[in-house]
Amino acid sequence: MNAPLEDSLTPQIRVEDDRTGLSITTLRSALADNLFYIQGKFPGTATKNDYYMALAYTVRDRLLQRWLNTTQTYRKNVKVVCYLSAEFLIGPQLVNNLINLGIYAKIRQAVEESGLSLQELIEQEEEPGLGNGGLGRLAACYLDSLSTLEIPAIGYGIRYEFGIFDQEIRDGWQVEITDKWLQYGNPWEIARPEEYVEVKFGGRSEHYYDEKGNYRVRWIPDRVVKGVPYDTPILGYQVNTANTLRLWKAEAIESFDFQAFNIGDYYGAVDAKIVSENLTKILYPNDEVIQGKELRLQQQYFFVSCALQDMIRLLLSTEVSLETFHQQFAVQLNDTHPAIGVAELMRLLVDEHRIDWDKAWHITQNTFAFTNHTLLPEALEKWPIELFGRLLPRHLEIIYEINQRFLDRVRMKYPRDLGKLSRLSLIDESGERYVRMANLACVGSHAINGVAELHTELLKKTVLKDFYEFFPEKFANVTNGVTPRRWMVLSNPRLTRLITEKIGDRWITHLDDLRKLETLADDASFRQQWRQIKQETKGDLAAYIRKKLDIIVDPKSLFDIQVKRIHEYKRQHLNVLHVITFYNRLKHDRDLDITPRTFIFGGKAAPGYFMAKLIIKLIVSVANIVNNDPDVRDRMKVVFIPDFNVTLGQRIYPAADLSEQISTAGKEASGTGNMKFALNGALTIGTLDGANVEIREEVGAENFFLFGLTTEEVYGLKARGYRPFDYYNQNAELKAVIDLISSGFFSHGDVDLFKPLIDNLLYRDDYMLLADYQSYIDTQEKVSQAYRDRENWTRMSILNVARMGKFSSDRSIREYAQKIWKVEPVPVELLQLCPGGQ
Ligand code: OX2
Repeated sequence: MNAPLEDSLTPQIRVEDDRTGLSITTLRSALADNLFYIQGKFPGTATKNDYYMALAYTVRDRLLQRWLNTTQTYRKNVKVVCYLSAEFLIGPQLVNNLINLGIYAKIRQAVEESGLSLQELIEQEEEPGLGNGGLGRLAACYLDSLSTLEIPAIGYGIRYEFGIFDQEIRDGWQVEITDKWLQYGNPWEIARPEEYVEVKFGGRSEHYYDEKGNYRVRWIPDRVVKGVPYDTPILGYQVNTANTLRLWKAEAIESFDFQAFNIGDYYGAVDAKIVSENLTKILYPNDEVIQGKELRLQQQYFFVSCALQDMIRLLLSTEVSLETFHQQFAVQLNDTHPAIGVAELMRLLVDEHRIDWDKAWHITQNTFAFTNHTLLPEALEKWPIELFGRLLPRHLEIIYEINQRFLDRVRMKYPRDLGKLSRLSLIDESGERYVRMANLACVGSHAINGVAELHTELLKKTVLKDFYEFFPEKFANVTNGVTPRRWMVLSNPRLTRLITEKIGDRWITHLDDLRKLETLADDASFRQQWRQIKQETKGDLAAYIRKKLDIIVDPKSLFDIQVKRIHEYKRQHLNVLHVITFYNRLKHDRDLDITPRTFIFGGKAAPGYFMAKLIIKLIVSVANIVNNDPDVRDRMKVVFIPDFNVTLGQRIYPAADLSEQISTAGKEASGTGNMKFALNGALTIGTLDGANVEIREEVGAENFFLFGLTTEEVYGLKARGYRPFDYYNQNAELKAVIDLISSGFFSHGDVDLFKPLIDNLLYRDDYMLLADYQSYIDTQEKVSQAYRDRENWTRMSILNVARMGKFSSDRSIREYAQKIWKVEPVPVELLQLCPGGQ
């Protein structure tokens, strides 16, 4: 890949030493040094991975000055944003750091002059798969923007030893392979074992009077685990700011229990270590469905307690009073996963630091803010009281106390409204008793936000209605965004160069500048260049597909792509219904003048989600039939690209002509893939769901392929009694498609294989595929027609990109900073340069 941009964009450090200099000679010798001194290899025996590691250290050395100076700057009484998230899907680091440092071309030269290929080394990097999908990737985009905007920030999360599984497809089925991302070491992190904290679990609480006769509570745990921080620098684009992502690993307090060892219990001695370390072994691979496993609650409490203790320590090290905690830190809860932080901060302040309850509550409420990411009922976290009390006995008491005080206020406002009281309560008492984490987050935060306009409105009307009525002032919307550095500059260097040639490079940090492209939409030679780039990028993806899957696809066909987690509400199977409709039309009329298409899918299914796995099986089965049918050859292909992750996303989004955003209206909170596609010039076929609504508003209805029921229509149809079977019966083309699946045509005659899926559609269809089918098919036909007019399609593509400025994560972060966190940028000066510096 050629450098997306010219080098030397970052203000350079004034004093360089041999270790961090940027001349080609210095870079080459640094690479050789790191290979020898860190990897312990001669060039003759070094593997590609050794070279990758040596290169990564070479780059890391060049960002350490910025990182350490950033940390120094923040010790001086500035307000710091702490983003608490169980997931950070940061993706590969090497290229991102090269781009943000502005040294891509130099490094490439140095690497090539050393006889190596930069592209090959880049491909060595294992991406840290520390997230499931949109929620984790959003956290990563936000860290990038926080640094680029020079806002002091720390990301706090978990250093999972095994991230999201690698997906393989065998015989059409998803197979999960353990993700061993750490097996060859991680050059981007630095362990800080000296900054460990202790986290307690279990036991009981003890109520007592202290030496001054004050009533106090202490927690006598039955287990203590050590949290060790691992820090990764998150460098901003063209700035000195490098914020920290601090991920916690669980370890045993004593890595060896000598008492047990001495009495001959070797296994017992190692046991404690194993049990403790299990805590951060694995990421739960569910997106939007809670599993309610005890280990998950342990993970949540573990990292949140580590984070809050870390903040308190930071604060106390500056000799500032703990009572100013909320003025020093703005803590964002990324969904309810870290919501236990509300009770933990109260415990730390009241029990451990002896601040009185009311003051502690004031601090707590003013510290936390809560982002909700979903309306799906199965994603609302709640923990059985029994489990909760066994693991966190003191927190349960604190939650009861918070609840009692809160419900007293509710009673005052709504006397005798028992329904309200039971819905607002932090405890669900409708059957088995549960702690409701969303309620805890709402009560304990000063701000609550949804992630797209429609989503926030629906939150206010549905799942958080009672909270909205009680605390309307807490609610705000912050529409999601994505970072243009990774999702344009890094992943689409060709388009980056073209745009920068025409309008300069300011758009990279001020995405609204893309508007300047609007007038160029009427310039035929610009359109030609635009088309050419899309063509080349599609060629790259076609080559990848051929190499990995041995499927030949035509880069001239329309690339119709749906990549995201597999979920019934996202309706990959609606896309399949179109694929089969398209196929049937071709089969029935061999001379049909159809716009050739390549249907591309990708995404992981939660390992325990049978229906999602069956959808993958269906896609692959349909692909096998279609791709081998000579009647339709050259006019359609179907591809399921395995193991969709950040790295693959970087290849796929830029190569799309059409972006599939087809969730049932009212189900997708925002979506961020929709933004990545449109930013790279794909046109969207989509429902009025999540951020699609705002994307359509921005790019213009005439540049967006809208179909399907609105949220209100979905609710209305459900309320009237939805009968999917009627749609099947009354639509001959739909019936033919469903009957073809049922007949065993795609499953070697096995009529049972897809029965669960088909029966679900015919008799339940919770996500209303059949109701939206005709509208979807008609709109797909419009897409095909539109693609024939290549000039106009290109014009629409350019206009899409030109009008996507709103969806930069920089804009989202500015909104959080102003509306919620009340923080300002703090530029970092490189004052202390060492070693070898002044
Ligand atoms: C996802 C939402 O499904 C998606 O719509 C949104 O764009 C993303 O979060 C970032 O806000 N788990 N994943 C999500 O929500 C939950 C819960």
